[in-house]
Amino acid sequence: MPNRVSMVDHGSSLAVPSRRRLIGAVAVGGLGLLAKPALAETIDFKVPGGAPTRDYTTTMPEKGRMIVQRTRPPWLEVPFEVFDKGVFTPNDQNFVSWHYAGFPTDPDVATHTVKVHGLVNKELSLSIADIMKLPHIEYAAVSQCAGNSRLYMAPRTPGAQWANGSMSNAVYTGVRLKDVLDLAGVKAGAQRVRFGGLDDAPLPDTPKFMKSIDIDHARDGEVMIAFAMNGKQIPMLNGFPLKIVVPGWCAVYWIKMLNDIEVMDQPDTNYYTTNGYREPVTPLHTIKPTDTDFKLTSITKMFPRSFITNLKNGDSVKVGAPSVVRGIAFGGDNGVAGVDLSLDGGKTWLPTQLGKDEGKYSFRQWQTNVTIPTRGAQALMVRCTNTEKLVQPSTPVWNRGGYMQYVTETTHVVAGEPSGPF
Ligand SMILES: Nc1nc2c(c(=O)[nH]1)N[C@H]1C(S)=C(S)[C@@H](COP(=O)(O)O)O[C@H]1N2
Ligand SMILES: [Mo]
Repeated sequence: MPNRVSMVDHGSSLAVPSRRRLIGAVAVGGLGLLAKPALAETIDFKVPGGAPTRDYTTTMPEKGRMIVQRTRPPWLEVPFEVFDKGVFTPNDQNFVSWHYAGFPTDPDVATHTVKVHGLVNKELSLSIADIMKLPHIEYAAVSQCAGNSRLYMAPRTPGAQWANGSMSNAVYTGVRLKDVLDLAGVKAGAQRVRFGGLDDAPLPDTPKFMKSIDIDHARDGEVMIAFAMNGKQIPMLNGFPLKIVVPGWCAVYWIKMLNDIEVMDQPDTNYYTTNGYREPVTPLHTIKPTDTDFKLTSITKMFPRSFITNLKNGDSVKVGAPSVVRGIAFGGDNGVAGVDLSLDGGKTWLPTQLGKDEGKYSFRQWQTNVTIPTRGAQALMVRCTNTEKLVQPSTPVWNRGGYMQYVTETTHVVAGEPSGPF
């Protein structure tokens, strides 16, 4: 099925983003909320080499219950059970990641502008209202930090120690970046389009966080300037009021609090392109920790992944009676063709039933019934194949940045007596 990029007319139901919604959350404690979360409970991810026990918080502005790794700038992870409840991640539980703490907690929508400059016929300074006058498009897309699952890299690598919850799925509504570029008129010779947001680097010598994509990619009609997430304005921590969505590519490109679009006549030599977010050009972008002789390239598209969401490590399942096993999958930069489950350590694979297709960039649910014949420890493995026939590998990805893990996941459960009245 083609990606469901559609024209939408929300009529009056989708208003111009307003700052009012933020007042309740931010006025209560302002930055104080960002600095000191309530430590409601803890979670132990049980990884070798120093298990991080993390706290949950319920006091981040506009956020529900999240796993907090860092408060300022925030790194908030989705509690994994959220992914079992539905294919879309609620806005108040969409993960959060920022490089620098210097972003406004209450951007002013009345005065917010997006500057379009560089190799264009006409420099623009667009208000939110100007942008919203363009035709609207809408599609579901997974945003995933390039470092999702870095916590499980063996050996561990530096960077945010995300478990599997620095990913989320939402329906985004916005305008085509192409239409905005056409308003400005891109001149011949354009190479890259670079995005910047309202956040500033903390020191004069610290590079500003920016990312860029090729001009053809920027004009593909899919890359979006989003003003809504799941039909509501984007939460402040997720980039209110405007966010670039590059569907199929890892979230590092999805610049939040967008206020700057630069059409470049040359390659991007910004720190975050030339030094940061790079992966080895090797099979599975994997090296051995001792390897030194390999090229690096910028991480870009995502790869297929799948997870069991209704069972976690250590759970018990029935023996000799059917159990439901279900979860989510995504294809990376294209759709989910199939999700298979193995009960024998990957020797044989059983197809599962796919849930509703919400578009090729979305999470897709899958489910199956399995009967575990023997008592004791069992390893359930789940593997996604995308529509370009790329399959999750059986060996883990490893590179120094801890980027783009997509190994076939294993959930260790224990099979015992059927529960209930028999
Ligand atoms: N302006 C801005 N945009 C940004 C970032 C940032 O630090 N500043 N971080 C990027 C990275 S690395 C990630 S993983 C995503 C996180 O988006 P989220 O917080 O909405 O989940 O935002 C991306 N966009
Ligand atoms: Mo990220």
